[in-house]
Amino acid sequence: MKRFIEALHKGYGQSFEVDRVLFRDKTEHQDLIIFETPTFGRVMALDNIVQVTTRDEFVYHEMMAHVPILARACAMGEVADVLIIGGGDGGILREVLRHQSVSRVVMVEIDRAVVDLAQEYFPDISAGAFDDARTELIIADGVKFVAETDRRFDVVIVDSTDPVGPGEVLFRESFYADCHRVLKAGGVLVTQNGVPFFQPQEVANTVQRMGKSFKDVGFYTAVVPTYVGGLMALGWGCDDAALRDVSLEALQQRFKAAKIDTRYYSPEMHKAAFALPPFIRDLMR
Ligand code: AG3
Repeated sequence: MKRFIEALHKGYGQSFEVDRVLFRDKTEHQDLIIFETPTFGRVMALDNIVQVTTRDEFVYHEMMAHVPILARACAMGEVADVLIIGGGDGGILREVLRHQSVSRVVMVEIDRAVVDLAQEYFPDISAGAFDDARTELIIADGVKFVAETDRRFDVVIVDSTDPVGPGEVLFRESFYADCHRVLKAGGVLVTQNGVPFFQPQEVANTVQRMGKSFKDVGFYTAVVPTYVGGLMALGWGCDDAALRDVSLEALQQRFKAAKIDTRYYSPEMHKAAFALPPFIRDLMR
């Protein structure tokens, strides 16, 4: 294979020059490919949609982990219990574990092959996170887990694929309601909601569906080069609107105390990420 062409958006897409295909097979749940590129390093795609690259993974993983954890910490004190749904590559797990206050992270990933292959081919993404004593990895259906567990969490992070194929169930009203159920009072749910420029319906749907169980629903953004199309929308559900608007000073203080090195996240980026352009705001109505 000389080039990999992503199959996600209609009539437009990115392609990568491929140096070498390292792995390609069907897992129990999806088609998985790992290849080496000159521009983005190693790339993993599921069902021909790019999930992670060694070069730009830090953007998404830092923003999905630090924004909810630090917001909650500012408003209600330290974050101890975190639930990750999906996220088999371990990137979010790695960032969550950087917080000393976190005493337990439950990660529920449906596809064991993603976890195994990511550890083999992308060891720096999880960077030992699966061996951390605070990590509890459960290979199971996240939808079922949130419907049944009696554990409660400060933060729930849904690191899913797009709402096509196996990931679709993670965008339903009933799933958001169960996420709400497993959160402690004032807990935060964050989700990946695609690139509004190409996937506008996802923003509209999420506001509707999350709004059924959360008092405050919104989005923040990050620019991830290989999630092409400009700003990516990260969904936010919480019952306390104050968490979406913590002060820069409070964030700076918390972030400094956490002593975490980042390359995209900063308290300033955190604040700025909640500013939405009118074309996204309009989709929320
Ligand atoms: N999960 C999010 C992939 C989203 C891709 N979607 C898109 N380009 N619209 C990635 C897993 C990283 N841990």
